[in-house]
Amino acid sequence: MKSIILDLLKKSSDSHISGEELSKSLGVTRAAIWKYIKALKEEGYEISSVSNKGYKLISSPDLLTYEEISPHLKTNIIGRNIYYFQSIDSTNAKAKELARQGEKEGTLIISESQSSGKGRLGRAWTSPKDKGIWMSLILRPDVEPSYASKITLIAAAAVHKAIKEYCNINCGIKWPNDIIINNKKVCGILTEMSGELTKINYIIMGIGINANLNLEDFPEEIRDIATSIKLEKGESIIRKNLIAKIMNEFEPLYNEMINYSNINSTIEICRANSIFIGKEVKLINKNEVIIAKVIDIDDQGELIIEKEDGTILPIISGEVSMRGLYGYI
Ligand code: BTX
Repeated sequence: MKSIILDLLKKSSDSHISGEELSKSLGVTRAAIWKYIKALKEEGYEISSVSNKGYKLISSPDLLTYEEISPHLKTNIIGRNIYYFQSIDSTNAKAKELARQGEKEGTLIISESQSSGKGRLGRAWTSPKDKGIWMSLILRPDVEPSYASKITLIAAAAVHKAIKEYCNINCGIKWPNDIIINNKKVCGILTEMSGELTKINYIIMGIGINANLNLEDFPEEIRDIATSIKLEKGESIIRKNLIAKIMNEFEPLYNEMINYSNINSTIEICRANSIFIGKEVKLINKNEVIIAKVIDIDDQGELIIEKEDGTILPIISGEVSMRGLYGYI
């Protein structure tokens, strides 16, 4: 009922709707309408109430609910079902639980905070309340399991494009799963898969974006390596708009993989915005440390490196670091 009232208020944002009109069309008492309006105000909606005129929506808060995000979505499936939590252990863990129960493709799990946000290899992801974008998408692509690693690149390309265009800020892609601004991490992506040898059951694509965090929101030990959009831009962004933009950018790139078995558009974005291409990097691969120059990202999304002895190798996954980035000197 509350979301129907909100929808009606949004539709008539130029004029007041009377309590009587609302109560008649929804078949509830005026006192009930007043209670729902009060609840909406408590959630942060600014609603003017003028006697003899009724209610009018003045402004909406930056809530990450379906009601707030969906008006900005242009997708068919991605982000068309949203679970929104105030706090949770990890949106990836919740997404896995829901996927195991059969939740559909495109479902997005968002939380205002995470108590055990996860990075790769069991690392922790700092996720303070109300300021970031901590979300996970359930995907069920009908492709071979080897495609799972490409999903990380598709997400990186979508987030990069969204931050650049919506926030009007320059950023780079640190292959395969980070977005960087001024040599600091603003976003990390964690892709997890459940599948068999030849079939994917589901993929969970977790995205953490430091949207409106201030310096003191980061633990001291990561202040030199992490940044937020707000810190770089000098002003807060509207998170719901950025989430919708990411979904809108992700769906066509994802469909290209599903329908045409290639990720050409993703690779184009990753190549053009890679912070690695042409640079010397340090690679940790199965306990081996390699110093090499990055030459390219190939059509499969692999990082092509040239070792000091001239050998050229494709890298599918691994930890890559670069001089001057995150304190690696
Ligand atoms: P990663 O392993 O590449 O990066 C983790 C490392 O990044 C940490 O060890 C720490 O040094 C640093 N770090 C921790 N928190 C932050 C932060 N907020 N900003 C910048 N640097 C940080 C990257 O893993 C993948 C992270 C995915 C996070 C999302 S949030 C929604 C979803 N749910 C969940 O539990 N994880 C994903």
